[in-house]
Amino acid sequence: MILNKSRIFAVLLLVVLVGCGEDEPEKVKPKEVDADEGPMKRIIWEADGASMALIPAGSFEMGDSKDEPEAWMEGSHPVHTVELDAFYMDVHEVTVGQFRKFVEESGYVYNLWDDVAVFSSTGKHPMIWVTWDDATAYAEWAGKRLPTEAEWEYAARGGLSGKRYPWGDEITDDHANYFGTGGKDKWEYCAPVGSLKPNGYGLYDMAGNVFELCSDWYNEDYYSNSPLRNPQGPSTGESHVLRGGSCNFNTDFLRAAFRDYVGPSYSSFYYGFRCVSGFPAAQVVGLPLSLSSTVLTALPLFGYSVFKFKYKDGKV
Ligand SMILES: [Ca+2]
Ligand SMILES: [Ca+2]
Repeated sequence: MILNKSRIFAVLLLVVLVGCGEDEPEKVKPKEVDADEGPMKRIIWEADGASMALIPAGSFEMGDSKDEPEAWMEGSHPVHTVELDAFYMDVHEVTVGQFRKFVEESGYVYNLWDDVAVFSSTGKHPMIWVTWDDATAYAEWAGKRLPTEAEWEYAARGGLSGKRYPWGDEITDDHANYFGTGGKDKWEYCAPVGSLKPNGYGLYDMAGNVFELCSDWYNEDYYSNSPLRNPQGPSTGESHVLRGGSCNFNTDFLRAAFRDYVGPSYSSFYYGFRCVSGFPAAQVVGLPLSLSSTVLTALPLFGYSVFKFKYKDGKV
């Protein structure tokens, strides 16, 4: 194994050296690399510094398997099987600090900072008062995208099956930031991201704090004709999907299956977003930029897991 790692280390060195050049990233030989240890489960995304968790490919039962009685759960039926490719998801809701960096670096026009500060008072709080277009612009700047609704629910369930919330069937003030305060929930409005416990995939605030925008158009009947694999939502619509509940809603709206929606030009204090990236990830922090367009699977140096690169345009 030591010999094997040495060989891979040599390959990695070659890759780094090649990556420093202008035009020779093709010389990278991913096949030389030991991939036995699997992909890295956590990465840091270079553009916005976000920690992202690998959500494994798989299938799940999407929708309200509890048959909750309320009329506003009707859009969560019928329960249907969905298969998804693997993807990376932001561990946290996008923060005020990250969105401010986006605005400063891109020149994107945004002028609701005073409103943001009322409910999200620090750079560590979730970004709010964003339209779907604002959120999408951020995602594009970062080289990521908004999650589909199916990806969001799959990730929120944290590997559990048929549970009401990301950690199980019950919820208390110690689990999430929702309406009012009590237990570990000290916040009337937004909490700094990651203030409470993560779910099984290491994702924070998938229930509560702020609702999160998805890429899909919303249609109450969509589950009746959703495709099996990687559903993208209706081709058009009037509103986009919101998921997860928020600091001003009670626990019924924090259910993993609950679907809410909002018009594309609307913004408010109770919703924000997080981003996803396809797998393998397009970039990893701390390496020469030229490598971000290079396919590379490298060995775990100094005990780190395997990590992978991919052309930004999706070529392998
Ligand atoms: Ca609260
Ligand atoms: Ca949330």
